[in-house]
Amino acid sequence: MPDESFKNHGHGANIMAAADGTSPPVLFIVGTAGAGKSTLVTAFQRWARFLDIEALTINLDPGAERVHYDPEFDVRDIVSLSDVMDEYDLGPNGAQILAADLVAMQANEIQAELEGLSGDLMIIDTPGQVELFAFREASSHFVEVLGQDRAALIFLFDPMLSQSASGFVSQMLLSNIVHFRLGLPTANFLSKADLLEPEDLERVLEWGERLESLEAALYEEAGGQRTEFAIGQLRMMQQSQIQPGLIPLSSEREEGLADILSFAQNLFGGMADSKDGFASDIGSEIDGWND
Ligand SMILES: Nc1nc2c(ncn2[C@@H]2O[C@H](COP(=O)(O)OP(=O)(O)O)[C@@H](O)[C@H]2O)c(=O)[nH]1
Ligand SMILES: [Mg+2]
Repeated sequence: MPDESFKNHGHGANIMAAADGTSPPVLFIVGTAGAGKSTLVTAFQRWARFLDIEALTINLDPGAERVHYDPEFDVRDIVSLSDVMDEYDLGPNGAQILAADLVAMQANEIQAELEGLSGDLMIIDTPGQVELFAFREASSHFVEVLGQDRAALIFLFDPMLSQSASGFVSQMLLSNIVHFRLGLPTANFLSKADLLEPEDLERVLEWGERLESLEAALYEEAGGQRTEFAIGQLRMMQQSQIQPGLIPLSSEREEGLADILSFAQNLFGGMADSKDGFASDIGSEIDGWND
């Protein structure tokens, strides 16, 4: 359950609603297959409802089997993976790729359908595999049309992959590639943090904060040329300040959801509410992480 102190402030609904009536800011949830994207969308929408914040959701994954949130738009209504397989005589992988393109080609129609929806924030679930979203030619157009200059990325790190230094660095690089490719502000979250033992969680978070500790772990694990390469890349990221650290998240325990909200508020406004205590509530939830 969400922290009781979040409830009943009565001003939640106005947090990010644009004064000029434009559509709400958009967060695209991205990450490798199984990273927890769809579960996060479900958890965020449910959590936001308790706070009186209206989080609109969209499913862009034509291959989703089930959707547990309540989407304003579901791409499966316009593109069905099994129809694409039949019609174009494709296997599941080819069909996923074609379906992603077919969806992106309809970006303008989708945007027209969403026009006029009011809400505080729009959360977009993306296809299982990150490359289907980030690396198809049509996707930049898609992001432009749906995001309309008020969009950001939430990149989910897989907790199991993050346990090794090389797996961690690989995801850091992937996050930066997606950030570079789509050109949107990006926040990195460590998904399913509840699955990690406290000491493992602490170690992974430390890697996100202190490059030196990650370097040491990398040398220990891989050594040699591979490590030199990775460290070169990481230093470069640090210099250009694209490595924003890693925030723990658990959809299961509803932890870290407030950090997603404050990331959006910092980018798109709404922090004016802090004077009446909303932001300090969020702060206390963040502080409470290590309890
Ligand atoms: N323990 C735990 N499991 C989670 C969490 N989030 C997602 N999962 C599980 O991870 C699996 C993949 O999640 P899903 O949301 O479908 O991943 P997606 O492919 O990125 O959309 C599912 O079995 C989820 O139940 C979490 O916060 N904690
Ligand atoms: Mg999914």
